[in-house]
Amino acid sequence: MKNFHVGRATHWMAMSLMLAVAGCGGDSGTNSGGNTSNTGNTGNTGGGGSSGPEITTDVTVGNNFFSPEDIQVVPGATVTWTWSSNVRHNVTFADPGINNSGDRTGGDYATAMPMATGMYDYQCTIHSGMDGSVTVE
Ligand SMILES: [Cu+2]
Repeated sequence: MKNFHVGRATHWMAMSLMLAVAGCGGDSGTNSGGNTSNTGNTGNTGGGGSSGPEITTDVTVGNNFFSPEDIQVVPGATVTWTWSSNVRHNVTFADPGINNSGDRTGGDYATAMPMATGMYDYQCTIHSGMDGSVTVE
């Protein structure tokens, strides 16, 4: 009788341990997977952020593109566009209150942004699709 009781108790403990280990293992696996996925999402968010306006006052005028295309500056800041090649381009703002560069084939052009916050679109009127924006904030 004594041996029988001990055997039962040992069996129960073994069962409990196995269940506990199995349970812990399952939880750990789920948490690890979730954390890994979240890290990946953070990376994606970073990529999306880089497509927003870049905080700078310097823009390169390339062949049929402005780089960075969208920038953000403080009110009244002077923005400088620098031609990277001898191809003719211009910086023409939709807002008549901002001076335009006129056609240029090199050098750089600087002009002050308005004091009023907002997004100011501009383009090169020679090349369709060659456009950019300055966000004053
Ligand atoms: Cu152009």
